[in-house]
Amino acid sequence: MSEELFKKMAQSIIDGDSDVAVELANEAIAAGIDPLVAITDGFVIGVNQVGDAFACGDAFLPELVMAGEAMKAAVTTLEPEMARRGSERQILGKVVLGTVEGDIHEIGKSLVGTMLGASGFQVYDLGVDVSAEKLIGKAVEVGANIIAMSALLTTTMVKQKEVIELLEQEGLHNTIKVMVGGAPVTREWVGKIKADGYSEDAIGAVAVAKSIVGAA
Ligand code: B1M
Repeated sequence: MSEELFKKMAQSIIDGDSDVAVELANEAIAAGIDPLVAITDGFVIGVNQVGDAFACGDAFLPELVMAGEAMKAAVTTLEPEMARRGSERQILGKVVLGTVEGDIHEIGKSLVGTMLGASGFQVYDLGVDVSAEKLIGKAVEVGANIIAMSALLTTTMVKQKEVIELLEQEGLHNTIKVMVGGAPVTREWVGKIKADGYSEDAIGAVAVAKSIVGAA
C-alpha cells in the first residue's frame, strides 16, 4: 500500500501539483508512515526525476519551479509531524543554519533544520541566500557551536569555503565548527575546505552534529 502512495507522491511532484502533494502528505501522516520515509521514498523520487529532465533539456524552468513548490508544500506539511516524533528534548547545542549566498534552494536545508531541531538542537534558520557575515554574526550573537551550510549549485559551493576562511581570519574556528552539505558537495570538497563535518542527507546531519558537540 505504501508503494502505491509513494508512486503517487513522486507523480504529484512531477506534475507540479501542490494540492495533491499536500493531500498525499496528510494521507501518509494519517497512515502512520514515517514522514522522512515519505519524503525520501516518495516525493524526492519525483523531484530528482524533474531535476534530471531539466539537466538534459527535457524539462524547463517553469517545471523546475512548480516541482520545487510542490516539494516545499509536501515537506512543510510533514515537518510538524517530524518535529513531534523527535524524542530528545535536552538541548545538545546551538546551530546557525542557512543556504549560502547566491543560492535560493531551501528544501533540503529546511529538512536538515527540522531534523536537527527534532533531535535536540536549538536551530537558528537564517533562510536562503545568506552571506558569510550574517552566518558568522548570528553564530557569535547566540554563542552557536555549529554553522551549518547548504549549497545546491556548483557555483555557490565556494561560499562554504569563504565562511570557513572568514571564521579562521577572525580566530573563531576553534569555537564555532562548520558542517556542510547539499547535492554537489563531496567528501573531497569537505577535506579541501577544512569543514568539520559533512553529511549526504538530513538523518546523517544529526549524527554529524552530535559528534561535533560530543553527544554522539
Ligand atoms: Co535548481 N538546480 N536551480 N531549483 N534544482 C538543481 C540543484 C540542479 C542540480 C538541477 C539540474 O540541473 N539537474 C541544478 C544545479 C546544477 C549544478 O550547479 N550542479 C539547478 C539549477 C541549475 C538551478 C538554476 C540555476 C536554474 C536556472 O535558473 N536556470 C536556479 C538557481 C537559483 C539560485 O539558487 N540562485 C535553480 C532554481 C530552482 C528552483 C527555485 C526552481 C527550485 C528550488 C525551490 C526551493 O528550494 N524552494 C529548484 C529545484 C527544486 C531543484 C531540484 C530539482 C531539486 C532540489 C531539491 O529540493 N531537492 C535540483 C535537482 C536535484 O537535486 N535533483 C535542482 C530535494 C531536497 C530534499 O534535496 O536539497 O539535495 P537536497 O537536500 C538533501 C541533501 O543534499 C542533504 O540533505 C537533504 C535531505 O536529504 N543536504 C544537507 C542539503 N543540505 C544539507 C546540509 C547539511 C547536510 C546535508 O549540513 C549542513
